[in-house]
Amino acid sequence: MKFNKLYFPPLLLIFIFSASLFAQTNPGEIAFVAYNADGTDGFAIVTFVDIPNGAEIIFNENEWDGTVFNTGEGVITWTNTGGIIAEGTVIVFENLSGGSSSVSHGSISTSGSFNLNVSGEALYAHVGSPPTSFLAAIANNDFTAAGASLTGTGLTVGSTAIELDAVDADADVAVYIGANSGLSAAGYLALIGTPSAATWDTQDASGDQSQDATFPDFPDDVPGNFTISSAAVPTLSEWGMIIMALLMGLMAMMAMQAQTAVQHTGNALSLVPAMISISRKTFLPKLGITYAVLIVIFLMAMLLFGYELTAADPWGVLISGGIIAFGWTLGTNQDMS
Ligand SMILES: [Ca+2]
Ligand SMILES: [Ca+2]
Ligand SMILES: [Ca+2]
Ligand SMILES: [Ca+2]
Repeated sequence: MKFNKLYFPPLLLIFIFSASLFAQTNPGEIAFVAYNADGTDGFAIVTFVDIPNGAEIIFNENEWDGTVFNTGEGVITWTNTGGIIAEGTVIVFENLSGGSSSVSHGSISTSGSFNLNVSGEALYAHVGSPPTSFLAAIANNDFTAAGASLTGTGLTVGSTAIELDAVDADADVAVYIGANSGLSAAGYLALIGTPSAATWDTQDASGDQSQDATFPDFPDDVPGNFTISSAAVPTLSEWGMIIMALLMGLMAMMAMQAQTAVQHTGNALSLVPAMISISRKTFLPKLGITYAVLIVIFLMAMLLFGYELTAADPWGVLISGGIIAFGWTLGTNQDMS
């Protein structure tokens, strides 16, 4: 039975890819980077993941009490109606209380009366109604002042939840002014979630400061798209794990063949001539097929799931493809059986 030996490494690769591609929806996958309760109201978010077409996020200004949302305020349902929205993209929601709401990507529908308050307001982003998962939250004071709670949301002040009272209790207009390049998602979440004079700028007075030509204005001063440092370490360690698993599979296969050689000839060294007899004629076609299969897997991952190639991927494919093809050739070598 050669099947297990031959197809285990490619199946392992497919499994690892599938596991990373079907990531769950989790806190911190988006973050609020602008809040405007003046004028016609709006806010902006940055996404730290690629958002697939059809994805839906709910923005809720009702108060979460730890179990349910109360009622009386507005709920916006946002749907990505275009292609994949790349990680780092800032999405701006405008005119939310003005009767002609709009959004820079996708489409929105509003239920209830959406009107962000200039004091004691909290805004939640969640998936599902009732929520199955919370993604982010912002309070223009703190959540207690908003009569709201983070209990049961999985959100944490200082990363996935923002309390603007650290710079301005009851801010009317607020924008994130910290770095938007050079950091990982976790690095940005820590900056965004910890408002200070270096990370958030606000205005707070009677009347409308959202378009008064004094920083910050909304949407004029919403930060641009973020550049998220590639998660080079996890990707590299992933490839390291894949290659290590393949090498271990190869060693196991060689040990099994050595055992077979001992059974047949009484001498494990008889394996050596058999291995030497692996010819280019049998190896190269298998190498070509292996690379073709790996490239198809990557193309499918990119086209179907929006996977983005990393710098480590070509090297990972090159090395693991060689190991797989060698193992395949070894496993089907006629001299071995
Ligand atoms: Ca308002
Ligand atoms: Ca509210
Ligand atoms: Ca104001
Ligand atoms: Ca302003």
